[in-house]
Amino acid sequence: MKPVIGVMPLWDEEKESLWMLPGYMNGIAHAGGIPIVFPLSSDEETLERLVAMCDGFLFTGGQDVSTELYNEESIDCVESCKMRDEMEAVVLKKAIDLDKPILGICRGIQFINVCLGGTLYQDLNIQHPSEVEHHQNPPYDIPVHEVKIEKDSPLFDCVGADKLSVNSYHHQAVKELSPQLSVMAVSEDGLVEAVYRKESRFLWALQWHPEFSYMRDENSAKIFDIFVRAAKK
Ligand SMILES: [Mn+2]
Repeated sequence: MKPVIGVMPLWDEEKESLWMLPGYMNGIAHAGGIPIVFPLSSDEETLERLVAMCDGFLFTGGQDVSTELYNEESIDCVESCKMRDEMEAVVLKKAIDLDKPILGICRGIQFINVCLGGTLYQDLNIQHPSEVEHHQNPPYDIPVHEVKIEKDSPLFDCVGADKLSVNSYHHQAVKELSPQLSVMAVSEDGLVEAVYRKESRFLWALQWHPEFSYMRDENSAKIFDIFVRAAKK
């Protein structure tokens, strides 16, 4: 049976609208899963039912994580979304408790790191300047930097390489890593770009965007494949 993957909704502040990038949905469907977009709700009972119904969870990109969640004052350019932070904290906790597979992308890696006790660079230009392009212009399916993959990590087993060329579209990144997470990939300028949680059956999170590149890049497709396969068990 195809696994059902709960996808965290995107929120457009200006239009006060829920929305979704097709790449997240299609990447899951391409890998053999059934994606459904969650409502933006912080109602415990609603979220409990939804988490029980789904076989896996995709934590999508989007707004910055509120700096209060890692006890920092926010600098000017940080734009957060309280509704998503509240909802995703509940979903993440319940999904981890039930040991259901989780994939985080972009904001997803940042949010998961913060929820599990880590911190973030609030803005890379200010707090971690480097020559590496982390905020590319479109098209977003073109790789712009490399990441080095840890040889003893499941990402290495998944792609069978110790380097990957990835796209990059983020202005924040993991600063202090959560003690519950282990590094799977690091950029040339030393940023954590992929992590996993050893205690979980499957909890991976990436700073790059396989949802833009899974059609042209087999390694991006492999990440959706391994996640959906884990959700099938
Ligand atoms: Mn990057």
